[in-house]
Amino acid sequence: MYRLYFAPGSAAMAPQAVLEEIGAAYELLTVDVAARQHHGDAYRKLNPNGRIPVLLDGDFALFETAAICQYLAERHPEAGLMPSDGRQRALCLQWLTFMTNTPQVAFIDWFHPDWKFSDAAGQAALKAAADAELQRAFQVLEEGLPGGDTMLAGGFSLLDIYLTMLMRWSRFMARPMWHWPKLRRIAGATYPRPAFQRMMQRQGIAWADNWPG
Ligand SMILES: N[C@@H](CCC(=O)N[C@@H](CS)C(=O)NCC(=O)O)C(=O)O
Repeated sequence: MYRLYFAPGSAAMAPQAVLEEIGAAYELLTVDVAARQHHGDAYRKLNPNGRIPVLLDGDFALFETAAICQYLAERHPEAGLMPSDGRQRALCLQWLTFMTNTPQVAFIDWFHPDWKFSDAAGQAALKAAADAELQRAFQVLEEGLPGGDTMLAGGFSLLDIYLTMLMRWSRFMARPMWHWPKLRRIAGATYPRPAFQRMMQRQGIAWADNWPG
């Protein structure tokens, strides 16, 4: 049985939705963020970055959300969450890498400018820069995607889950991610999926009050 360290609404959303799509048995392990459990020695042995999530597969511990999603998809090819070869696989890795190293990183600065700057002016400047970087990244996705309900022309994949997680995080922005029509269509097709719904239910989170539908 898999075990996934999570906090509600965190980057654990994507791996958990992948687990739900696969239909794998898994246990959720709540990280007590208020108590800074993820910065304690025991958790840092699993993820020296002190970040959520971590996946446990027996005695094997894996951190980094994108790597966890890929690991699970490849361990369960029958779920069809990742193309197995050729250019579709290459494109899947391109977009997975892009989402984790560009918008996901900018989201951290957007939500937590206080981690880098103690003064209000520094925080405001970082948040504005992160907002601009997020909008640039959304535009790159919008222009690079083929259109349709999924990020890959070949159909549903772990990418759609990842993008939909990012979209939920964007709900507090002045211009949330759903202002980009192709991205909105993908998330609109992904968040109602039973697996995504079960993930949200088990995390105790809702979709987005301001989602335009
Ligand atoms: N690159 C990491 C980033 C993970 C990350 O930043 N997770 C956030 C939650 S979404 C976290 O652990 N934050 C620590 C905190 O809130 O103290 C990944 O994709 O796993």
